[in-house]
Amino acid sequence: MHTDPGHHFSGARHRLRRMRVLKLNPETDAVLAVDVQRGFMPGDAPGYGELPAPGGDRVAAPLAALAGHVSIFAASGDSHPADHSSFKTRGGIWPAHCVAGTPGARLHPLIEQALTPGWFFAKGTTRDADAYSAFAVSDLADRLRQAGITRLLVGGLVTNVCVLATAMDALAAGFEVVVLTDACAAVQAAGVPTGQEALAQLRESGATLTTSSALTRG
Ligand code: VGL
Ligand code: ZN
Repeated sequence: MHTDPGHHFSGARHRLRRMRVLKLNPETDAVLAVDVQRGFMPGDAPGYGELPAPGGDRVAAPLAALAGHVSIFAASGDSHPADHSSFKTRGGIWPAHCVAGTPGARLHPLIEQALTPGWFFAKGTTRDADAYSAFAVSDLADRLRQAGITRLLVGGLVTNVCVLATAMDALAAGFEVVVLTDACAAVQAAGVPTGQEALAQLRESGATLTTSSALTRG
């Protein structure tokens, strides 16, 4: 008979980790708001609706509510050239979105307010290169380390593309990663995992999944 005690044990560990109440540490925790940009919001306000994530407009408030609990509130944003290689017009899989200097590239107003000056990271700026991860194209990891940050509270848009890539890179760079499930929203697209698959991958890779309200409660 085949038994797999190692697998059983790691399952129990996962459950324990999920139940542990996380205590925020403003010295060593930073918020990373991934691509909470108007182009990813549903609706028809200026810039909205370019590549809409259902529920995308609900992620900004829970992220912004964490700003008072950490010393660094960092944000990334797509800042694509108008002919970026990820756009359908160039054979990519996405409608045009978040073109540099247009309303769609602006952050959600609540994230603009919460942002620590100097902690905005533009990505996807190169015409022929995809840049889903906020860590791929910047000195983000070094900047965070130099600021004494060891744990990242990650949310934003979209769960199954840039949040996934960013959080996986954060884990690979040695940060503890907490994914805020109430502060993420996914899109459906061929060739990318679903939002649930992305969250499962992140949990299996060592991220902790929780909600922003669980972190600030009590
Ligand atoms: C994203 C698709 C294309 C994201 C960016 O921010 O998740 N998704 N570009
Ligand atoms: Zn993009």
